[in-house]
Amino acid sequence: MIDQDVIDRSNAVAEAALRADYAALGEHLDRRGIDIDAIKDKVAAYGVAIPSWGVGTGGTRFARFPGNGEPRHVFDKLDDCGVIHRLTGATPSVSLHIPWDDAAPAELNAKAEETGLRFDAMNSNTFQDSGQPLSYKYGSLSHTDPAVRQQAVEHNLYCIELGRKIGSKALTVWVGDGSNFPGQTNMTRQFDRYLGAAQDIYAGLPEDWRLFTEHKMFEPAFYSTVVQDWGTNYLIAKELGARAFCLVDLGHHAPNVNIEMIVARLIRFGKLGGFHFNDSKYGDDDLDTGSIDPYRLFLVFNELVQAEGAPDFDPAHMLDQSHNVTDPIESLMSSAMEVQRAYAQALLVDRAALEGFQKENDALMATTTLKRAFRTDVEPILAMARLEKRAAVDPVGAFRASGYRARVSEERPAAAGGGGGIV
Ligand SMILES: [Mn+2]
Repeated sequence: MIDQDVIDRSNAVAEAALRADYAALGEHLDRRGIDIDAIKDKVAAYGVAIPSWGVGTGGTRFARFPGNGEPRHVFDKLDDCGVIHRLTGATPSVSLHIPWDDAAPAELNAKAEETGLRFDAMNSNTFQDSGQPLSYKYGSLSHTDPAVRQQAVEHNLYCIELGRKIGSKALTVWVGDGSNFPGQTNMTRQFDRYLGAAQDIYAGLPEDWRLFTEHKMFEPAFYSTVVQDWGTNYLIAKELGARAFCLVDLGHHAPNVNIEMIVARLIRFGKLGGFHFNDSKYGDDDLDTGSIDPYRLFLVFNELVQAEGAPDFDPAHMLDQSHNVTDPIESLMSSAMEVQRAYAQALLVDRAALEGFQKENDALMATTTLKRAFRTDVEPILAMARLEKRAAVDPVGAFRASGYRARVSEERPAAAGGGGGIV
């Protein structure tokens, strides 16, 4: 996949400067009472899951412009995910989407071992038709026809069954159900139907599994969506039971919504299941994590670090973004590092000082305390964590030097263009 020599050569060029930068930052943090090695160890232990669908080029409702050497199937996807982890040391797991990634469990396990990966949450797809007997055109778990709901429930149970065989411990359910016109659906009955079907899935959840439901404000339904916001999502998790949690996709909110506050609320009531990280400017843009508003990402991590160590607090972290104009491997590597960066910055917050300023109602100093952590350039910490794992100090540079994309482009035939492709 990626020759270790390529990584080592690229690291050799960067190592001296990195050690000098790390020492200088270590001195600076020491004056703030922070042990840089302790932060580095936490960052090194941190991992974010890659969505299998992220390694293909995305698209919009208008068009899709395929890249070179796109993965043909789940095994190519796992190769690409293995490259991302090899170079960043930050993405030890992959989240599969079924039926897109359906394959024999033994073959999936063998490929995971070969690529040094494990499997994160399973994702069920009942938002498109893929050869199943009944159509999801008018919904899945909330469909008016009980036979369609049953088919969707059974698909989710199949995802759990496959997941059990490949070491997954969670199922993420996102449905496109809703309506496109006022009056098209009875919103109360539709939600009841959803809850009934979700209960059937929950009943099939193994004891050591978690069920994540993911809300989204709109699209593909453009008038109303069954699971449209964190309030509805919380009601679902509460109705279902102790192993049901809410998943927060950063792109699935109305513009200007205070996402870090939603995170705080879900933490307070023990219902934060995990994240789909991405960034957005206008809607569910699926842009690269941290590319538009890195401060918001930091504020989310500020809440997470504050909650660290609370009983049963173990949210799942995954990227979920669409790459239309970049090489997906490069975008996913950059995004994984942005997530790590936000985590590292949040670890630098002087929490005792912050609490003091909050008690005194010193708004200016409280916000300055957060800013001080956010403004710290933690790049040497991230890069040192990579160097010590023999991952790449400069993952994108090493990836380009490796020739991986050109190599797989020879094996993988050019994909067709066409429309759609966004997930
Ligand atoms: Mn998502």
